[in-house]
Amino acid sequence: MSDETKVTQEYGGSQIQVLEGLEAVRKRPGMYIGSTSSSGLHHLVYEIVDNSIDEALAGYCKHITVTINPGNTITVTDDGRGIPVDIQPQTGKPALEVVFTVLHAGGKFGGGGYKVSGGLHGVGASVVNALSEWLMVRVHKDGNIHEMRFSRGHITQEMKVVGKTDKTGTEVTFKPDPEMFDTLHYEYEILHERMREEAFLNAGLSIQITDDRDDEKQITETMCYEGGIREFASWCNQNKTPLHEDVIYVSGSKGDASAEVAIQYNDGYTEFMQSFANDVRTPEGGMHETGFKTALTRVLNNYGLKTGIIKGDDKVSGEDCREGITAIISVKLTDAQFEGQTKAKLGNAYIRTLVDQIVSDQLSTYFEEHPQTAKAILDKAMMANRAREAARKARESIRRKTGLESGQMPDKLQDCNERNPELCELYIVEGDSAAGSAIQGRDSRFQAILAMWGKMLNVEKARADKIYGNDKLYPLIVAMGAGIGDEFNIEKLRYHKIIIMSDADVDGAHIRTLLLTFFFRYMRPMIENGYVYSAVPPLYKLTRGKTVKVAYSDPQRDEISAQLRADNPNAKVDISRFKGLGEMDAHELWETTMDPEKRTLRRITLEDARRADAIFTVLMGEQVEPRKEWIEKNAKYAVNIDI
Ligand code: TSJ
Repeated sequence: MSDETKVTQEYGGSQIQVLEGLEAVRKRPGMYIGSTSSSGLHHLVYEIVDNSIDEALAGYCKHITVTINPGNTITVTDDGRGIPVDIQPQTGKPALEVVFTVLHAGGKFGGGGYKVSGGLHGVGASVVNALSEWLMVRVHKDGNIHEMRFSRGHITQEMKVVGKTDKTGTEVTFKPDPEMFDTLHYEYEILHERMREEAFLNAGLSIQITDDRDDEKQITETMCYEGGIREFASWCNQNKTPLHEDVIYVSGSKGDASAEVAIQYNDGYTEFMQSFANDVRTPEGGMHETGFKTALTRVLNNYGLKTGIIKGDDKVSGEDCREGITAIISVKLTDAQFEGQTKAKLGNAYIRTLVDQIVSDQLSTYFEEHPQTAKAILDKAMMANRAREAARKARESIRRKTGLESGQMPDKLQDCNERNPELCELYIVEGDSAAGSAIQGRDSRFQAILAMWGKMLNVEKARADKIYGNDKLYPLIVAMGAGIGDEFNIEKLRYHKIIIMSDADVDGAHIRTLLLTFFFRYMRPMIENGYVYSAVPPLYKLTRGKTVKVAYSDPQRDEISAQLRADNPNAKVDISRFKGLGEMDAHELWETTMDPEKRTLRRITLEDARRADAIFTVLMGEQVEPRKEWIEKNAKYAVNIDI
């Protein structure tokens, strides 16, 4: 309280606004970086790197480095022009200071559209500064090294020259504030994956990432792709068999906006489309995806009719045209509108027109010039069309055989009494004994249990008609009641919470991967709507006399244990590890994992499911070598395949 009064007295008007701005970030960090969990922590790095990428897009920067230092601090450097250090006439302060202390409206989470430098990204340096225990910036420019330091957004060292240099560029090091984040631990793989994406999306830009922490494996990797998103598409297909060697690439621009698309089909049945706007993933699609899909369908049908491959009314649908496709769509625009609940959907309508035009013109030309590729793709789309028809027939025949059209539910389902899907929960439980406890322990008014066991069908090689006929998946499909694939109808879904309950071990991770892959491929809207969860069972049981507590993590175990000891220093505290769900009795399972008042559920994001799908492809796909590699690389960490 007294701190605030002091501030108002000591600083001039503009400085008060500055501090209020950064204070707002500290009050509601989630508004600016999405969350204060691990995802928000990693977001800080992206906010800083985005500035270097803007410098690269402006044509002045070729090389970016990202380093995780000991103590989980982060250093980002680039070889651009260096942030301007001259005094701004409006503020009377160095531009560098303004970059780090003035909250620029807009960005991905704040709404609005203010842009500072003509760059395409959120200018988040001040947000990162506000959320850092300390931050240091060094600018190499005009022969001097300029340095400035901050703590929680406040200046601790004014800008000063600390040495001479013959280079130009910017270097920022920061330590995320423990008061602001739930975790301070950086995951190398998460940063690596994102930086690789940035390298693919910005052809020719070199990004080096290094893990310099003592307690992690020291590693450094440099990523630079001259082929840009062409290489991205073939990289996505690395463990698959491509239908054509060349990656198809189209691009164009209009005014400030540009768009590019890379396409390579494989012999599988999954649609794998990744779209980006200003290098930000748009998992929910938007105008760029719509433009692409419409144009692709039109071009393929026109080509088919013109060449006589498609006869009469036998048109292929959009879904048919995308079976086995790997497509990367990347657009850049200065006024990106991110829409939808998670701001993951691009709303600018003119982008649809731009992408549609580029794809229509250039893909038609490509097909004229590469008739073999065109025919292979069209044949595949026509096969997809026939398979869809076969799937419909298979489903009907199975319905007749099993009499399930009458709304009869499978034996493996213990349904709940409630009929309103919004209130209903379906627990998918692996194994007999866990399912037994779940059935006994549940609240049968609104909790249904579906028992699953044994190996599921290898979804990787199966098409919709086989999926319907599979005895492991069929009960699941019927229990959910909403169909699969292009016939999936979320309105008919019988439960709005689908909870995967599996053990916290390798087998549990395996079954989770299988289910998520299946949902991702055949019931994706269910994930997009946030209906899929993973139950979080406890890891430890702590007993002191008659007091029993459970812990869901090692730190929590230690905390509870210390508490129990402190309450009664003389009594012995017994700690045992839960080996699996099957080991808990019905009451324990209810108390720890199923009671809505006490349980923890983790919502599965589209990103989680996409990752499961990628792991699954490697584990179950036809290519043996990547599978061996993956297992060798992950054998030690197998327990961490937690998705
Ligand atoms: F986020 C940040 F500000 F902390 C940051 C910015 C962090 C890092 C690692 C790099 C950068 C950054 C900013 N790299 N390059 C630039 N470039 C400029 O700010 C810049 C330089 C020159 C001119 C000019 O018009 O001369 C304009 C700008 C915006």
